[in-house]
Amino acid sequence: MLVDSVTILVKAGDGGDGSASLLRNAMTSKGGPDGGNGGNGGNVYIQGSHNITDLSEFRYKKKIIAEGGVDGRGKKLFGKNAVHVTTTVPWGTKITDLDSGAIIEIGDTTTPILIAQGGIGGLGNVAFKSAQNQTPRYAQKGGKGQERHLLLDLRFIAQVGIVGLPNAGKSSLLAVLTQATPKIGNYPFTTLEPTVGMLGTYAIADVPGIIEGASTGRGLGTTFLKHIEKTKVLVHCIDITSEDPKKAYETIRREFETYNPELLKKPEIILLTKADVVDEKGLQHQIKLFQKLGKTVYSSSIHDTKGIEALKHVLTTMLSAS
Ligand SMILES: Nc1nc2c(ncn2[C@@H]2O[C@H](COP(=O)(O)OP(=O)(O)OP(=O)(O)O)[C@@H](O)[C@H]2O)c(=O)[nH]1
Ligand SMILES: [Mg+2]
Repeated sequence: MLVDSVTILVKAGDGGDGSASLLRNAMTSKGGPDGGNGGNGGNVYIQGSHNITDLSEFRYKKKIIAEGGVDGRGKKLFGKNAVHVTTTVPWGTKITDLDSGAIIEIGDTTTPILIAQGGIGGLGNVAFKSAQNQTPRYAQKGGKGQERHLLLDLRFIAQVGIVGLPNAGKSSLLAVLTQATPKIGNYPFTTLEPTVGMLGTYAIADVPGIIEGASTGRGLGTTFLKHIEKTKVLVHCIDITSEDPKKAYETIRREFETYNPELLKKPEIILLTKADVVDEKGLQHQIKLFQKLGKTVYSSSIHDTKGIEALKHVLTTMLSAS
């Protein structure tokens, strides 16, 4: 299941308490202070990644908690600082602090962003020793780690959306463009959830088949149209062996128009799939029909490696320009 919005709790570690120990051994009955400082609590960082494509892991991981610093002890022993925790989220995730309303956009994949600061370790009584007070009997408590309630929103499930009628060859295309291994079947609605694969740094989503009436809830309904809204470029797959490829194209475009006309403005690649099944004459005939609509149209076969490489090039060029 694709998860595109979750709330989580983030809690940095508390600082360890300082120690108020006084030295006691066989040599001294009235020893001076020897309490060490507490360690610092762990920070929580969030970092963007291109390798995660949705927020599903946060369905179970609702809390991200860093450990506290260790308390200081006698014999001037300092408590250990806790290790920091870094959580990765998909690139483009929008984080909203539910208490303050502050917004953080994860638009970078190399710099961890500090989300919750760990508490500072408390000072032990050694630190309070002075000329006036040789034997301080107090120590500081560790500071509290910051706690935040956050809403994570996936901004882009992908830069590219592969759309089309059921059985058009969308998942097969994703499998040859990327390393993804979606389920492929010679029947409609093989794909029930979007699958995302990576072409270089670009995420490509194979969206379940859209049918006439999808915009008003037929088939798998509007759930996936929502995801298409977030993509930059569409690859519209049309099965060249279908009875009327132009009609197939127009059916999907009508659903876009009903759902959100903005979808019609997205840069698109019209792709006649399964080109290996028809002869050259049949292919050219269909290409001309689309060209009459004033559209640029490409054809593909999953068995034509060269053609797929050329398509990758067209896609990456479009993406770098958009
Ligand atoms: N000959 C040939 N067959 C193809 C090609 N691309 C896909 N197919 C076949 O078409 C059928 C449907 O492919 P899928 O990739 O599952 O189609 P889909 O659009 O993802 O289908 P849904 O998920 O049901 O919407 C499968 O039997 C594929 O093997 C192609 O380029 N050439
Ligand atoms: Mg599919």
